[in-house]
Amino acid sequence: MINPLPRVAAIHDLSGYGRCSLTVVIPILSTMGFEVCALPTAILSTHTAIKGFKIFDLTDQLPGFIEHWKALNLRFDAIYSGFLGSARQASMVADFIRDFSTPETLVVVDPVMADFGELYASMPPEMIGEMTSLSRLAKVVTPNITEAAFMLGREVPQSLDESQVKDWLKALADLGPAYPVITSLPLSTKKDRSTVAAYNREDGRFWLAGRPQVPTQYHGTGDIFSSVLTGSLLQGDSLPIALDRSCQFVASAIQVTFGYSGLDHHEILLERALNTLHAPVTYASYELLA
Ligand code: PXL
Repeated sequence: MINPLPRVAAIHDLSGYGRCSLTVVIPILSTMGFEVCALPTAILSTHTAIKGFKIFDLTDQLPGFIEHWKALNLRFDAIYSGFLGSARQASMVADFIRDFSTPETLVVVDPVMADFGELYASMPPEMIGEMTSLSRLAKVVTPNITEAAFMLGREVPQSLDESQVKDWLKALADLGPAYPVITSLPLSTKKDRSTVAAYNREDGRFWLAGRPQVPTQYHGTGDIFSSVLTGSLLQGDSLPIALDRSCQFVASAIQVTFGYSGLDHHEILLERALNTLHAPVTYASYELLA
């Protein structure tokens, strides 16, 4: 039978306030026409960048939830993981991928752990090794530059030239993923742009995409980027078009928010941008990295 609604298993935390993880994954993938089955890794009052956050780790509950899904014989077109509640969850998610995926399943691991050179507040150092092992099972990985450096055991760079970017992407592909993507790239030739780069190991091509920098930072933009990328690849877009749509959507969400005064940087006004996910790609700005 044709699947009337492709289905995504979304393995992320639920943060009540401060747009990130499931509160962006679900609206984005639903708007793009997918059924999202959420497997929450933790429940938080807010994301971990807001002082005083409370976290309820669901590590001990995950096996029971997964067993129930197995008993129901659920099938997924994509498995997409992000923030984990503990380092122990990485092997549970790896088992989930082994048990629920087929060669056709799109497996996306966003190794959410760190940004700006530092681990997030709730992250134990052993998360780096565990998340790196989990990433080996993915087709697509979407670390930011800090996470990529931690995964590869390299210094977090201030600046990279194009040949260094290719070397970083190849090193990530050597871990396992056929489509490594690096976000928040400090590319020396594009200092005024917010840039992402990707490698398609299957055809040996490297891609760059991006948009002009907006002079602000919002939380959760990495989750927004990876969610649109997952949806776009699942809709059948090529890797560079999927990169471009994701950059375009992040830029629109930032721009609709940035125009207001008096908002805090934890809340991106996602609903004001969601309808643009239906817009066709009219102007793609991706470049081949030769
Ligand atoms: O956006 C990544 C993210 C996801 N979930 C939680 C976070 C963060 C980043 O800070 O704290 C709970």
